Amino acid sequence: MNKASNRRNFLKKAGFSSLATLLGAEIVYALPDGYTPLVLQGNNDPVKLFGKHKDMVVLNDQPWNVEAQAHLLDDPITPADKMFIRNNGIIPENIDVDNWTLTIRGESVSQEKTYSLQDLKSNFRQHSYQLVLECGGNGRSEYYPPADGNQWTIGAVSCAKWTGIRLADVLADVGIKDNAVYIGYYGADTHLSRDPNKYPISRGIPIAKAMEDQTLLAYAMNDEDIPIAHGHPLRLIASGFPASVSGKWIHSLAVRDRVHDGEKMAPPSYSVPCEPVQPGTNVPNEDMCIIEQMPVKSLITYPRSGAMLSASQRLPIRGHAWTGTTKVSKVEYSVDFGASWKPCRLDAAVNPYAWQHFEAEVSFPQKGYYEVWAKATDNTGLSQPMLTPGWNPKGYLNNACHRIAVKVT
Ligand SMILES: Nc1nc2c(c(=O)[nH]1)N[C@H]1C(S)=C(S)[C@@H](COP(=O)(O)O)O[C@H]1N2
Ligand SMILES: [Mo]
Repeated sequence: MNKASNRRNFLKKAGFSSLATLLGAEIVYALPDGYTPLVLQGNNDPVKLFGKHKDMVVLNDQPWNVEAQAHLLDDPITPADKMFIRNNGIIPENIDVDNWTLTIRGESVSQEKTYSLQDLKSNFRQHSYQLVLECGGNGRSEYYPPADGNQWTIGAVSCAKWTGIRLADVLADVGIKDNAVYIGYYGADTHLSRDPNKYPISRGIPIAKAMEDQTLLAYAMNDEDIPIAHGHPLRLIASGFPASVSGKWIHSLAVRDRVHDGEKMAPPSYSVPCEPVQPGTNVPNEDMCIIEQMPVKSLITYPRSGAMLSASQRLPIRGHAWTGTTKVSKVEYSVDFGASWKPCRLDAAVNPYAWQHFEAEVSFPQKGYYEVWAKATDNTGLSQPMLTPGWNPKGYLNNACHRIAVKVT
């Protein structure tokens, strides 16, 4: 390997791949391991910046994209320090909570209306739900041919307790017209180009989703102010859809008489081929459909992959299962690569779109190397595939089974 590619590797490993591009690829000296470019010193640590757990994995720091590892997601309710961050732009600074407003406008409102945060909190009934947020690109790293974008493994998912008011209640107060079909959000984050006229992302949800009880304008997470990285002081939460519809730092909503046309709303963003395609196919945008409900999925959060135990021991496993459609009806595990499956105990969801906890006591037929696989099935009968399903150009919707390695000695 020559020095230049050594250098690129170093930058890549350190998570500064964008810096390599910035500085140009033709760098003929190599920095010793452990050095940090001055411009990034102290600014690239999610532990310090956002209070994240030290084992969280940085995929990109411009913009910030940070994922959890499976074992970090063991809590029934995800604490803030173990919650993945997915940003498309620059986190807003100097948020003025006292003067924060939400404006509801668009073709399909009877009249534009602006609320202060205090109006929202005091004039509408408060609700709390545990709600899964999963990035549409979670699992992208498994696709081949690879898809551009953050190479999420399994950790772009969370289930926190969100508190706020129902979007439906606010829309009823504003008054919306019969021709309303979609809600679009606008947040206070800055486009990476720093062009103030551009939004990094402005997505939304169909009216039916907006009207669901669990679709919130949230101002608290896990009984505290929402952390800055996750949308303080006001966030749309529409669980069950790709988390990209759950807009952070919301200052405006548009009630639209058509599918919202904000940034990253139209295909190929957050869209998959309407018809299944052969891996590697170049799919025209008009043949792509916007993702709505997320598929059934599960995660083994205990033990960590790589556990060792003796042949006399049984292995307790546990984790969570979730779906964007209805509910998870069963979770099973296999220690023989899917040849046979045994049931796990499965809790009911505390509310729609909360993840459901499962556990089992696994015994192994003899000494050796095993993989414990978990497979969830929703109540329409759909299960998780064992292989990465449905290749698509942007690498969305990988709900393949999760597995951990175990050695019985
Ligand atoms: N304003 C704004 N909202 C946003 C985003 C963003 O970049 N800006 N990213 C979206 C995407 S793609 C995801 S997956 C979730 C991530 O939420 P989290 O960072 O709180 O985990 O926020 C969504 N809401
Ligand atoms: Mo996302």
